[in-house]
Amino acid sequence: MNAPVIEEVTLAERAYRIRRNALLMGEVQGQGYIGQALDIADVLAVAYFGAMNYRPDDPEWEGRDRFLLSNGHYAIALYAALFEAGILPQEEFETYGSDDSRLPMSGMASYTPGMEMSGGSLGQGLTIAVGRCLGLKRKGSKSFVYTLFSDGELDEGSIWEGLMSAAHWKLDNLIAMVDVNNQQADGPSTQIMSFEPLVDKLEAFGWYVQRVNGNDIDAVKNAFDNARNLEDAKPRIIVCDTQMGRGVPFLEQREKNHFIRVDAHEWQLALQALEAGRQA
Ligand SMILES: Cc1ncc(C[n+]2csc(CCOP(=O)(O)OP(=O)(O)O)c2C)c(N)n1
Ligand SMILES: [Mg+2]
Repeated sequence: MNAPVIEEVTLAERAYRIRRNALLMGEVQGQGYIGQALDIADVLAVAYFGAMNYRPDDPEWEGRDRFLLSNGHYAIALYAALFEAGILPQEEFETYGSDDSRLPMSGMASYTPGMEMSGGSLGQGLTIAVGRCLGLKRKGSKSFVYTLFSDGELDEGSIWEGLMSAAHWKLDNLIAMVDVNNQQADGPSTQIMSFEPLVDKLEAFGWYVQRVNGNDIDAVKNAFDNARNLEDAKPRIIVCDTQMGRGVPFLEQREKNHFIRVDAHEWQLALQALEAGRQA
């Protein structure tokens, strides 16, 4: 008897499909946080297809790794990954951002399977993750808590409280990611509030820190592997340098790309440009 053929899907292909899902949802509203979804797709591909344990048909399985999206406006990016992971059914693309949809523009835990926290008010995810990590440890759980936040959130004092307390409690079940796309609502992040040298600061706070090109999928995979396998009793953080609009050249070059409107005819062009850069 022949062995069953199991489809091997590369992480690069996962990232491509996550970007495509985000564009298809974006088209429903004609606008949104598209640049961010394109910049963080490689990181989400590795998180969901190269790192985390979860059961697509049982999103609340107690043994799952948790993914806390702190930057709630990145919900479109996370939905795109949840579709690819089979946690959300594909037919819901069309409902993105509409009344009564399970896919609001900002992440809402009570609406969406796989959305572990509600977002919108920035700077909250890391401290919520600290609480989740403490709770899981008390229960003797081996699950990890992953949390993604953005470089604009480094402006928030609560992030630095989270950084300090996670190290104090030696949370080796915490893997944070910060998306350094050097962009926030009012301009380039480093001009709004300087945070460099970021690696030195995070190390001084007691974290195991890696900094990678967040659009280099092999580098991201390697960083996640290191973060999971480290034996030190420290929280882990991956600083991900990313490019807004990644994968769609005319969106990569767009200025003021925090929240973009894309003209009706441009969605097809965006999908074609993405397809042209698809890797085997
Ligand atoms: C506590 C809080 N302050 C301000 C805002 C308004 N706000 C929404 S998105 C955003 C920019 C945050 O920076 P970042 O996530 O790095 O921006 P992006 O990379 O998505 O452009 C701001 C200030 C908010 N949602 N919550
Ligand atoms: Mg940013």
